[in-house]
Amino acid sequence: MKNKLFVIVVMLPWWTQLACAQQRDALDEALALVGMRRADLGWRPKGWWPRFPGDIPYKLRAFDSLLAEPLDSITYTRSLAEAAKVHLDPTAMDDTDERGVGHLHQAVHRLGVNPKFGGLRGYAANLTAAEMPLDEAILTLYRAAGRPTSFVTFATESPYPQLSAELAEAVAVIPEDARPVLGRLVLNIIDARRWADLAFRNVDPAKRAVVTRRFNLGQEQVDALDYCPQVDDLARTWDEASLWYAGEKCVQALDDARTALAKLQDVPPFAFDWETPWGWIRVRGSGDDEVDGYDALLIVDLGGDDRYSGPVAASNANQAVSLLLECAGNDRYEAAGPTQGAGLCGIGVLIDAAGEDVYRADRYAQGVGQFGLGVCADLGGSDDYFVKYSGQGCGYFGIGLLLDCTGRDRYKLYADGQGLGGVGGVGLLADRSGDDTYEAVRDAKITGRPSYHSPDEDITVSNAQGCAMGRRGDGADGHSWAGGLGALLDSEGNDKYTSGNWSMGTGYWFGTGLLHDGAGHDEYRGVVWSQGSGAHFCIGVLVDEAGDDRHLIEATSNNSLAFGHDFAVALLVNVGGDDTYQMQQNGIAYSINRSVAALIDVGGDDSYVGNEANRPGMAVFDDRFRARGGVSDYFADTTAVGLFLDVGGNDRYWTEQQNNTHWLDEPDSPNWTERNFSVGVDRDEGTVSLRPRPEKAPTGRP
Ligand SMILES: [Ca+2]
Ligand SMILES: [Ca+2]
Ligand SMILES: [Ca+2]
Ligand SMILES: [Ca+2]
Repeated sequence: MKNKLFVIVVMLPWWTQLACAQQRDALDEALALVGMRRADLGWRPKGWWPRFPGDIPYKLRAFDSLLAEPLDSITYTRSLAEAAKVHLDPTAMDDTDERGVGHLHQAVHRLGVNPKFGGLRGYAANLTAAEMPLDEAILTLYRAAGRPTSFVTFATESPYPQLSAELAEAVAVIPEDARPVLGRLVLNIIDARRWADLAFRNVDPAKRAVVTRRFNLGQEQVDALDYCPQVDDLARTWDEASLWYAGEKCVQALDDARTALAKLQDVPPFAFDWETPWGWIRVRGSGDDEVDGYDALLIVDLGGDDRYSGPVAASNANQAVSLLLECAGNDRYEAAGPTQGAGLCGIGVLIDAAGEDVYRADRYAQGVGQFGLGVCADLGGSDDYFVKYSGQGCGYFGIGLLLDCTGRDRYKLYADGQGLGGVGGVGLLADRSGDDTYEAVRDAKITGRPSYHSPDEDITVSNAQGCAMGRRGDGADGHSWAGGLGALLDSEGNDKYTSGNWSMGTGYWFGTGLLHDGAGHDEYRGVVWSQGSGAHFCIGVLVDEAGDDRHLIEATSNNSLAFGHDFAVALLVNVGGDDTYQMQQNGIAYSINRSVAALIDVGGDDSYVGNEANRPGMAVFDDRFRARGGVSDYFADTTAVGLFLDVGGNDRYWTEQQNNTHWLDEPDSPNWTERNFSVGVDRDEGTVSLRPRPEKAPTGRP
């Protein structure tokens, strides 16, 4: 080994390579038109600024640096997308590295745990258990729970219960080859459960019980409607490291069981049910089974088309760990919720390895975390998901992941999900392949969530599809909680995205909302606050890497397509293809109240269709930008830009703007002196680096 030479080949995207070969790239040149450099983008808020919102707890680690270097949010988006592409590759899901870490574990780590908490780095789940007969493993669980396995009184063993003998008889229905695999899984769950319990060792159980039954955080956050003090108390007393460690153990343990059980042949129909001190263990065979998830620690099904009801793979204050492994078949999951990968004050993990599956729930389902880890991982088949509220990748102080590897999938939601990073949480939906449909139901008469941004049209507050929402408490009770990371990552296929308001790479209140689409001809349909937008100290990014795409903002549309309001980073990047951008009112690189709003389209013949509201690339002036010594110093101290950049192609505009020209503010505009810049550039050729400061890279030459 030591004599080998290692050659490291760094693969850069084509536009980066081209950028290296030239001195100036199109973005540098566009910024230079108004005397800006990349380093002028973004903000590092000063603590002395009067009335700038400070003391915002629960910001995720990435937030401040992304706000300071907005272009890094594109790199961050791409790095998450790459992790999803690599670790949800359906051809690699059975592989593990030398430490036994599988791709599903890596996906959960890279997409969920790591953005939330940096103490773990995904090296290993450290599962040390060997295979053991299932009945012995369950007896070990009794001992771990502090319960006896034999019962002696008056120096005599009681004639009942005969735990050991009864268990030995009960497990006999399970195929012999499956039992040691399941025994190992139980031992690993014992290990994980210990860490999950440690996570809450300092938490008042009564407060944990309150938080685990609080199902309105999606509705409550945003404008701060119904303060739950137990949330603050829990956030200050739990031990996150222990919980995420437990969560990674659960994912790897369940995935190990999946690959081991996949080797079984000729599995008969059967049913095994045993109530342990930590809840039911239910194992089913190849029959078409009906299973209820009530108080279930572990459900394993080895085949057949099955139906699940109740809280499957759903944890709560009394059930720290709840896992479901579905090995094969076309299955139907239906429950009110929490269910189907719901981690509330604990860990809920569902793995469905194959089949065309249907998921139905009212709330808190299909990958949702609230002070916990909720994972719904569907590894095969075309699936149909529907949840009304809070699911399909939704996190409140927790991590909620919906991970789907293959098929033409349908995702439907009323509100709060499909990649919602709620208060202090990570919510992420990653779909690896296939032509998919994402719908956040627009009609507020159906969803019961009318948006005050569309008062006349019954448009829903969707909070979906790569959206981040904080709790803006400055107008209410002062408990201002930062939004988290909400992301929707779709690697391949021709996809359709539909929503009401607040969607598709949109942030709010110290949150980061990201949508990344890696390939295909895609259609994005939103209304207000959609597709690279944000309001009030946040980050919203949409990156589409390829294909002929349609970015359509419908109804009385506004505040979308790279629209930033009040220290928002609002970026829409579309690479390649002949694209259409359409909206009615303000948008298409539009900055108000000190924002960095940029729409960058590289390549292709594009159409920009709007009304007379604004030209593409515009920053609106406000008198507060020049008012110092008062409440708006933070406006006066900062720099903002509305930047439109289209490189290549023959492009059409709705205004007087022309292909291969550029446009800026009028010479007498007050914007110039207050560093509030409007930039519009259409150029026929060039390359674009989307890194913060490539021009400052050391050359390595003296
Ligand atoms: Ca079955
Ligand atoms: Ca299935
Ligand atoms: Ca699927
Ligand atoms: Ca696509």
